[in-house]
Amino acid sequence: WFSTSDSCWLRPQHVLPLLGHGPQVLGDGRLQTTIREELAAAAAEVAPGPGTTKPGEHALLLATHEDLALTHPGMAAAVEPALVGLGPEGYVTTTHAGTDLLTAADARGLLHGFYALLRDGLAVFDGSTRREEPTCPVRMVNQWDNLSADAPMGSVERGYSGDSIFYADGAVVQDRRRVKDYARLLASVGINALSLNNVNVHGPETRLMTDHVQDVADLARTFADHGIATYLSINYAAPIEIGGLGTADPLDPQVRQWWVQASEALFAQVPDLGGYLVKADSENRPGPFTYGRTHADGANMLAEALRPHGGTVFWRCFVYDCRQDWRDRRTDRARAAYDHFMPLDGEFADNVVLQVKNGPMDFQVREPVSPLLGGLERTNVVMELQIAQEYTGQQKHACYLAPQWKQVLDFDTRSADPRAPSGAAVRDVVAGRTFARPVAGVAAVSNIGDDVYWTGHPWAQANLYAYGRLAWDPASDPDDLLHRWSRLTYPDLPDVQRAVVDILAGSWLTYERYTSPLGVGWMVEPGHHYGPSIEGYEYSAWGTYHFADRDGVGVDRTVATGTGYTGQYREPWASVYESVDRCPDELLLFFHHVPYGHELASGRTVIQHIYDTHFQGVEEVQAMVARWEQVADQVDGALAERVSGRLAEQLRSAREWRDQVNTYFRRASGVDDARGRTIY
Ligand code: GCW
Repeated sequence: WFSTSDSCWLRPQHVLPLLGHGPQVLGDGRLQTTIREELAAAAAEVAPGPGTTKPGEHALLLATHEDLALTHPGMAAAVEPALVGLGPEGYVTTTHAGTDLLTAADARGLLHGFYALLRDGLAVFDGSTRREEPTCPVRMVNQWDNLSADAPMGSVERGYSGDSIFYADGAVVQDRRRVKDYARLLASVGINALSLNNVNVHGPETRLMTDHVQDVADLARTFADHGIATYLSINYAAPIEIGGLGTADPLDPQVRQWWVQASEALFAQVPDLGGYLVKADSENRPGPFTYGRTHADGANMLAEALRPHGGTVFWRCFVYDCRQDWRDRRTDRARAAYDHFMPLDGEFADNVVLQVKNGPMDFQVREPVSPLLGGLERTNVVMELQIAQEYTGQQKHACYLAPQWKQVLDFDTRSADPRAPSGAAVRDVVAGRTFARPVAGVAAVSNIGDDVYWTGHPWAQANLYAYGRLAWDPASDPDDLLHRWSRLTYPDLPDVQRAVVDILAGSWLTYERYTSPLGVGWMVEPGHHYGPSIEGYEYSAWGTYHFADRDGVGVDRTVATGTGYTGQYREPWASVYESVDRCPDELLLFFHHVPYGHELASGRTVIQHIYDTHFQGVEEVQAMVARWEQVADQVDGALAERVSGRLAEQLRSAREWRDQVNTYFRRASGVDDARGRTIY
């Protein structure tokens, strides 16, 4: 069923109800073939045996509307009205004359519907007709995989799950079984796009588009067989590095011609390619700034090269000065993306999509929402999340991130602005609704590797699952998704299902409690970013994040006296964040520098909040460990050992965080814990 790994939430027994109904798949397209293969593989695994369909039970038919019309014209005519206006990824379920029918205008919809039946069972066939389609047009994962383990950041940049499943020793892995299983996992939650290599494109990866093009074509075919378009991260300086030109100036005709020809050659050999993903002028990577050009110049050059092939450019907005002088208090990393991109709104070609991280910084446990989301009106936008837990425990710690993502998706970027009649919550923006954008959606840094459980911590699988489902429907409830994931992952083990839900539901907030308080972020070991280092990034070229001293803590980002970042928000947020009294507690230190005795809305002082949450966070991890011990013996030994080992490390690390943070602030502030607990 799965070649060399855990099958996560996609257990073969979930196919049993379908098999029991003698499913018939019409049509011979590649996606229909995939559905048939899934059914056959499951049948081989779980052996439903003959005659499981009881007399009188409905047959199950899966067919695009076109195929249905050929063989079952009556049924096709009856279901036709339900398909009107449904997008290419949507599907319809209905029952007609004793046949349960899954149909769609396009085979992509059929595949999504098939996996929905696996996830949710056949209860959907209750006599009614239902339409379902994704909210976000783009639902992408980004691999940060490098061609070799010798790359500057190893085999997978910020990877916490072993090595790449795609590349080893400078070449594309030839055994493609694992890649196919990954495509199945992604398709089963509704992902429809994937970028194949790290956004930091170094020498060897620059040549993916030339030296490894046949392998890229094979990988792209595997993903396309699962309804997923493949993108390449490209090196902005490729015309110099592999093209032999003296410049990568986006307005230079030779450079433009180079991209036109390179793209033509690439698409000729990789017909399943979706386009490019680009990190430019970011963290020492090349970009148009070198030539005094804008990001619109750079992105539009690539867009022009991709246009004849129907390709799209995803251009990242993670652009900031990583060589700062901390004495210059006007430079604020939080401002950078907006300062760079907002003036260019409306200048990007329609096959360019700006990819904006959820927050203005970098995937911290707590950040405000990026003001570019809802700020950009005349530009296609996708929001970038990080499923990989770079700053949230690196898949050693259990940290279910869907509640964080949900909070971002629900953030109303401006209340009741008449120019945004369709709603301006981030979930509306990423649906393309707010400003009627043709392309919109979400992208996220994947958290998988060649680990047998895919994600290091087996429970980090929940983040991949929940990402896919939230991308499909950002109105989903993270708790509901967690229940569903747990039930699918641990079928027949109800105690385990409940325990895992209990442990994970609040784990993001627990992580926040024992790490960085009140939106301040970044108190991590520089470089690898695991474990506490309160001053690790203070006064560094990458930015300064809390300015703690004996009098107070936090960054003044107000317009009145600080960096002016609050002014990038629309009302009411600009005023809310500007005001030390109205700013939400959880973001207070992101926006304001306050004395330790400052009283929060919660009624506690900042310093007492720091102490209380750090003690509480560790107690919560202790409770997680105890809850797991109640059920650990119900799962197989290897899984129990893996989870228990990770929980032990989480507890050790949480204590270290608590003690480092409490001690640092006790010494800086000179204020004792009101409850007299041990602070070293
Ligand atoms: O968070 C930072 C990471 C880098 C990463 C960068 C980015 C791929 O520490 O490893 O580079 O973000 O998003 O480009």
